[in-house]
Amino acid sequence: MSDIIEIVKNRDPAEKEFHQAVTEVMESVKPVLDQNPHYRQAKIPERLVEPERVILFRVPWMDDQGEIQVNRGFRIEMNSALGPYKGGLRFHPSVNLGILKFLAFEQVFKNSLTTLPMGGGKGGSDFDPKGKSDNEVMRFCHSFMCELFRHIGPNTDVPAGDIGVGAREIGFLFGMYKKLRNEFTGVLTGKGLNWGGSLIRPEATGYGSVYFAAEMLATRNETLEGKTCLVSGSGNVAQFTAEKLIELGAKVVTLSDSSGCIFDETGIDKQKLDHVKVLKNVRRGRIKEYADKYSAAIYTPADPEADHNPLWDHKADCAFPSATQNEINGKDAQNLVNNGVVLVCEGANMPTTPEGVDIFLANKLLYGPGKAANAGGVSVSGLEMTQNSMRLAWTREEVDNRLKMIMKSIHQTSLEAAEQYGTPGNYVNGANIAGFVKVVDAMLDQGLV
Ligand code: NDP
Ligand code: 2IT
Repeated sequence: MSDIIEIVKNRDPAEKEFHQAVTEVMESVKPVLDQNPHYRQAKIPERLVEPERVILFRVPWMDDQGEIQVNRGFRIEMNSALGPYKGGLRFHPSVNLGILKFLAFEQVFKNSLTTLPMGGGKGGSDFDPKGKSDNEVMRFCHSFMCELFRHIGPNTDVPAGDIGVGAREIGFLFGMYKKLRNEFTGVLTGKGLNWGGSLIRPEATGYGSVYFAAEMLATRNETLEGKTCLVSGSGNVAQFTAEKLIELGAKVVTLSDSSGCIFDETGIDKQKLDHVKVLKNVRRGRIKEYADKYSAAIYTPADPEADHNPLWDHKADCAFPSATQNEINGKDAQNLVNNGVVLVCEGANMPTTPEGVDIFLANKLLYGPGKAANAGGVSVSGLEMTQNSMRLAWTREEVDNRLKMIMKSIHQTSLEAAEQYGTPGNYVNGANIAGFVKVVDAMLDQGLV
């Protein structure tokens, strides 16, 4: 596979996260390519790594002081073999083409695994919503949609949330789309519950990740009850991961944000988590305030120079990285293993470096990679699209049951593919192979387009 990885590196040398994602997938699918020479003849690897379309645009907006600000907007339309492009929007100062291409590439295989008819895409901006007023966020979102609207649509490309894009941003984006197109359609998912959103969509990524973890544990006749769990992040995915873990009788002892992490040995219970939700979603404060309120908690500020993250250095059974890419390096992975962790379930996209992944696999951990473990979010987005098309809304129970079934099926499919290609129990290979085969067979059916 070194040929395709070299092509990608030479063509776009700066896109290191994209190289990382491509390398992992291509290494996993090598046995599939070896057994199916027609994939290589059809230049499937070369076609997969090149987005079908990349849109890059200027986003001018005015801040509360009357100053003009200019950000960069992106949408990567990566692959539409299985359905309309589908994937989130990320608003974060770190956003660049390489990060969005890695996310869009992962999304293609993730969406394939869900069994729903969705292609893969991703987008966003280097805009930083932190510290901005609601009015500034609205003006930014409106300006962003003034360009994006001509490229998306319910049968073309359906964006959703990701880091920095939640219910508030989806509302502003939808409002401008509707005004420009004069159409009320399911063009975005994660909409408000009273105007076309699906029940369980806010919870879906976190709940789905915990359902996936429960499936992995069940292969060893174990459950989450009584397990001590490390969760990173304190946004959408982290909050609902913690919520489901608490509900299932696990003990959650950590949370974090980009400023630092908290460790609460007494456990973050439902009441404390409700406090975190208000702190993060309403007041948009910092996780440090948790330790100010609950004296049992210890706060450790983030240290960008440190060679490891203290959040991953506690005695525990399970870890749920739910913040961002490459948040677990080789040293962190070794700390987790040394501290007795037997399961790592990725709510975030690509949160573990390749060195970390090798350590998890070498130590035979139950390791659920993001494209399988966090697919619950986009799955319920797919269910939101279905409900919008039918112009009806399912109950909470109906959506949650479908989510559980989808996570169970992703787990089973990944396990079977891993077994079939000679690496039993390796969910990385299993998820990559199962996601890949479905997409590339659809590409071949549709000819050279
Ligand atoms: P949110 O914006 O709601 O929360 C992100 C959390 O991660 C915040 O606590 C944030 O801290 C922290 N964080 C973000 N960037 C960094 C960074 N560079 N270093 C340290 N901490 C950071 O986003 P989500 O919860 O939606 O997303 C979290 C992860 O889950 C991402 O990897 C995303 O791609 C993935 N994901 C999300 C899905 C969804 O449905 N929302 C679906 C599947 C995957 P701070 O507040 O300080 O920025
Ligand atoms: O990474 C992801 O899967 C998401 N951010 C959710 C995408 C979606 O379309 O719901």
